[in-house]
This record gives sequence, C-alpha cells and structure tokens, in this order.
Amino acid sequence: MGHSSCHFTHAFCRQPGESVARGLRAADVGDPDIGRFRQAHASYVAALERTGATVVVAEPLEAFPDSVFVEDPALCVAGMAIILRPGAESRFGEREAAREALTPIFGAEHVIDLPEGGIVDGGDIMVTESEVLVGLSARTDEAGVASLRPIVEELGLKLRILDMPDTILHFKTGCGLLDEETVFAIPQLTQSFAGYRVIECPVGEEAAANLIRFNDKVFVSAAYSRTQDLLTSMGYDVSAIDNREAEKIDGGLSCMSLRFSLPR
Ligand code: CIR
Repeated sequence: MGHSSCHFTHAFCRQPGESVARGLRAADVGDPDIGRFRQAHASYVAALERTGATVVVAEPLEAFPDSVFVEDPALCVAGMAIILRPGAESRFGEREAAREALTPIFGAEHVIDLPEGGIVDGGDIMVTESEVLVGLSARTDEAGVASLRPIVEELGLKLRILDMPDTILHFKTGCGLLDEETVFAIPQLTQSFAGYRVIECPVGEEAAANLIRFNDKVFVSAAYSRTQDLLTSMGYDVSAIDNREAEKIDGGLSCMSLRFSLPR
C-alpha cells in the first residue's frame, strides 16, 4: 500500500463517553462538558468527511475516559495498523479496543502488535513522507521506540528520534505537519526538525500547534486566530474546529483521529 503523509482515504474516530469528564490532565481547568464535547466531536467528524474521506466512528468506551483520543493506542501507516503500548496506566487497556476496531478495517493480516518491553503513545509520533519522527516523553520510552523501529523500517520508512522539551505531554502537542516538507511548531521545537521547512507557532497560541493536515485542508483549533491568519496568508486552506472541551484534558486535534489510506 502506498503511503502519503497528507492525503488519506479514511479516518477512524471514537465518540467521547460520559467518562470523558474524568480524562487525564496536567492542570485542572474544569471538567469537559459531555454535551459540548459530543457536539464538537460530531463537527470534527463531519469536517474530515467533507474532504472526501470515509470516517469510521466507534462507540464510546466508558471504561476508558481518554478513549476519544484514538491516536494514542495505534499507529496507522502504509496500510498497516500497529497496536501500540500506551504509556498512561489508565489507558493501557485501550489497545484491545483499538485492535478490535481496526481489525475489520485493515484485515487481520495487516494488524500487528508492538512487542512487549516499552511504551509508545501515538501522540509522540509524526509521520511524514519518508520518516516516522518520534519524541521521547513520559508516555514513550527508548525501549518502546526500539521495538517500533524494525516495524517501521520494514514498511520502508526511516525512524528518527527528535529532541522535545519536557514541558509538553506529547511530541505532537507542540507540532503538526502542514505539507510534505513543512512543519508547524512551537518555538521550543523549531530547532528539532532538520531537513524540514519550519513555520513557528505564534507565541501565546501554543495550543494551536497540534493542527492536522487532512487532504486539502489544514484544521486548526478555532480559538487561535493569529495561527489561522498566518497559515491562510501563506496559502494554506485553513478550516477552524472548536476544540475547547478536548483542550481541557490536554487533547489536540490530531489526537481524535487515526488518518490512513486503504485501497479503494
Ligand atoms: C491523556 O492525557 O492521555 C489525554 N487526556 C490527552 C491525550 C492527547 N492525545 C494526544 O496528544 N495524542
């Protein structure tokens, strides 16, 4: 299966459950409201669909408050679904649900388990045209990356560990891919991306850095107008999505989908 870092035929999402109010967070700014979260999530799914993609939406998992963030327990790349080993204890069980949901989509022969031994969260992984870029965080360790490396190389991609500050939850909390050669990143991460063009996220809008390029659109959290204006002025087709509820529990736009291509 061919690989593209910006163009996708499919996405996988999971609806938030009532338990999302208990989602993990570094700083408490109040619980997310399930009604508003559901509404924002439905708009997110609709926005992905409007680009022409098929979006598979799974039922909520009440036992896992953070399970709306489907990006973390799996990595979908080059026609394969790799079931990861999430680094937060309360989230480790999400891997079973990810396997169950992704197996009918990819076919059992295209679903592989990251071998035991370390931890890896999908939020620490950025997939570009030729590379899998990984940040080491409290959720992703060297042992986990050592298990991931041969899988990724077998798929024809390079794996590179990039420096990241310990002030952010996940690597992609601070960055997002804009196109095949361009990354958008918070000031502390701009030096990490040797080989890429880097656009610096406006100071004060750091939470906008976790944007997603999905087909012809760049989706940015609606609260950050300077980022939207900057990227629009650079020629990107920017679309705003309300991310206020997810942001209360450290969720960005990338966390709420797995983005991939399947043969038509
Ligand atoms: C967590 O701490 O795991 C969730 N509250 C937020 C996960 C965000 N996911 C991501 O950045 N990929």
